[in-house]
Amino acid sequence: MQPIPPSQQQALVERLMQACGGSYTPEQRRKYFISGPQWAAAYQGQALFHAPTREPVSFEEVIRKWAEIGIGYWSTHDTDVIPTSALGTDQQWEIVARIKKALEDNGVQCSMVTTETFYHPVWAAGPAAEQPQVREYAKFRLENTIRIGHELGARYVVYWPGSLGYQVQGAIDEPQTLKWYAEAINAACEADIAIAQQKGRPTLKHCLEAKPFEPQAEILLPTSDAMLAFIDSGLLTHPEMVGLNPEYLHELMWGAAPRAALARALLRGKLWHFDVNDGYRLKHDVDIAVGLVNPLDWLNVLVLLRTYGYEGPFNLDYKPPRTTSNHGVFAVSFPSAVDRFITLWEMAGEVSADPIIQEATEALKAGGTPAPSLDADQIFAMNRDLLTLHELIAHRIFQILVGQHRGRVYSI
Ligand code: GLO
Ligand code: MG
Ligand code: MG
Repeated sequence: MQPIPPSQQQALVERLMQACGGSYTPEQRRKYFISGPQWAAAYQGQALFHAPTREPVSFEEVIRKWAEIGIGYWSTHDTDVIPTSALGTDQQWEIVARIKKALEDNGVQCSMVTTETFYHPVWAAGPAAEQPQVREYAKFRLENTIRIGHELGARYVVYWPGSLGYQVQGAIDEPQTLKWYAEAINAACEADIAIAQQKGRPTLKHCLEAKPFEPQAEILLPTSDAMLAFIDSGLLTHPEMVGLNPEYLHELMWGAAPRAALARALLRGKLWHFDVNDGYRLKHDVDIAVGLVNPLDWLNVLVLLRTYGYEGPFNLDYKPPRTTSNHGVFAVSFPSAVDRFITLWEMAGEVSADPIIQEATEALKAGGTPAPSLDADQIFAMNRDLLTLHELIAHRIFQILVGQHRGRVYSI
């Protein structure tokens, strides 16, 4: 093949995207509660060992692109859109008014707001540092985000505590730090109750997000289970207002089964918001787009969420890779992530409705003929061949994943 001049590369990408077999329409995509974070679209590819590979992108552009693609909801950190120095000032409200207009003009809704408590140097010792004024500032930031959220019509607020942990041993009083962190969440809930009342709106759903490592070496609330324990610790004045925003990869990172972590949150009635992405076990937070690493696991996760009636947002908290251009972020990365998600979601419905899986599941639950007595060997013998159905179900799910149930046949 001849070298491709830069002026022809975007057209090539677009043509090959078409050749992939088209896509869902924006109208179809909008039927799902999918939210696109400002920070994901605007991520420039930078990291500790990485210079940026993309140009900055404004919120106006992201919101316009969400509308074009068919992503119905937008989410943001406070400082994705407002400079830290402008937080709480008139300039903030001017920016918020511009955001509102961009959302209205494009028919996109703000689903979630979140506070950046990890990037600025003020958070070097975390959002619940020993210094009283850092904690006072953290409360101001959380309360301010609630105000912005109500103004933009959001229903969710998310807290990823970021640097709540330590690098060096022994410098932090863990119980005290957790108490201080709870004070900030309590202040946010109190502020929410007051603002919601003033505005005649329901209070927001406050969702805690855990991550096992990064950006500290040791994290005080590293998993969704740790967050559940924190909610039930007695430290929160409004535990009923606080739930979870698990992130798929954050659970995988520590070696967990994301599906099991989600199941525990579901049982506790706290699965309120979900960050959707992909990656690898026991590696750093690579934030790959949904379905590119673990499509089979994702399919099973979505079967669980469909079965148990999860109704919250699916927030595309991934990072388009550094190799994707600014054009590629909106021409390939987000539309393809949305379409893989929808495909997996619909396939999850096919798994639940599949007659083979249904019959196998019912047979497993019916069990074998009861043994004459509660004798372990006899009970095992009565069920022996039924248990093969576990592997048969797994095979059937694989077939659904690769489309064999719809006509892909064994042929070479
Ligand atoms: C980082 C987190 C981050 C949070 C965001 C929302 O690893 O996933 O993106 O989701 O700050 O609070
Ligand atoms: Mg996240
Ligand atoms: Mg992440």
